[in-house]
Amino acid sequence: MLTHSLPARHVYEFADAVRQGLTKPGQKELPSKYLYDEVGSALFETICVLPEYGLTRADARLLREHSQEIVDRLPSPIQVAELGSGSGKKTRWILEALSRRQKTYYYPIEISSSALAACQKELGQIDLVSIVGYEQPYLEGLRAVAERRDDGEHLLVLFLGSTIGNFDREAGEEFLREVREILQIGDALLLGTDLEKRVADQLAAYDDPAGVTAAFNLNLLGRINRELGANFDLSRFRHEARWNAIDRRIEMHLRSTRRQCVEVAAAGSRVMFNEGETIWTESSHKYRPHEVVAMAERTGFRCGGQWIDEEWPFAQNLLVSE
Ligand code: AVI
Repeated sequence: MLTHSLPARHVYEFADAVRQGLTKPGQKELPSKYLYDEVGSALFETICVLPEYGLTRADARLLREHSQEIVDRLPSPIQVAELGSGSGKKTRWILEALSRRQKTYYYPIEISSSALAACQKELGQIDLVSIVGYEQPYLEGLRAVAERRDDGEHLLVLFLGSTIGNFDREAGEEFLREVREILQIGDALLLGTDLEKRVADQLAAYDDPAGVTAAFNLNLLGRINRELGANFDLSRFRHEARWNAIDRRIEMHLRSTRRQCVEVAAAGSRVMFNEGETIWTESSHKYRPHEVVAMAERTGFRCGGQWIDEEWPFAQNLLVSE
């Protein structure tokens, strides 16, 4: 696979984010994108197969059952870009359906080179599909992909797995607007969104009894120890998942079980924690079907189809650029 990469990301960006997040007055927080180092990504892959976390299976089921119908609604010729491809497993159905009618380029856009490599391994053997990976942030990568297309060639952008739910609602909408600006009329965005469901089911999905999600959350502190020379004692923090009914999102927190002081060498910070104080590490917004349609219309798309899983409320939304 050909890969277009950017220079390695700098430690100081991470240190800066940690310093800002942990010294913020009021609620301490850390950006959820830092959950995904090698250990965090492996733990996330495990979360995806947990019985309590139905999201990934619903996403995959919808693609397996409806890829042909989705592809039949798209213009030709069309190439495929994916934002945050992960291992690429779910994308197989779309690529196979498309390759039945045309030669297809697939551009996975990922900041993780190991995920790009896994994606190549998973999808590299599909007939008539060529893979060109972009090791870049989503929008930069998408701009680069859009620039290389030929006249008259359309683009299908995949943003699966309800990753949009990890943005604040407003930021998610702004992100769709930015994607739309890069696209041309008739191009499409296939957007996966986890839907609201019973609160007990939502909570169990983010606080599984085997403790995988707890390990995923706590690993963020482990990563700060490893990469920024901090001295977090992970046994003094506890994973917590909360349902925020006003903002309709699951929030992950790490609760300090005692009063303690932590040093983060590379950030030049000493951080005090009160007993019971939390660090907010992730939000996972849940949607209503009509809300996604309205969001599409506000950001320059129309909804060209919506498929909802019957077992685990989750929607694939085909947004068409207008
Ligand atoms: C990647 N993202 C959509 C997952 C989610 O459900 O918000 C990340 C995750 N966090 C805890 N479990 C899974």
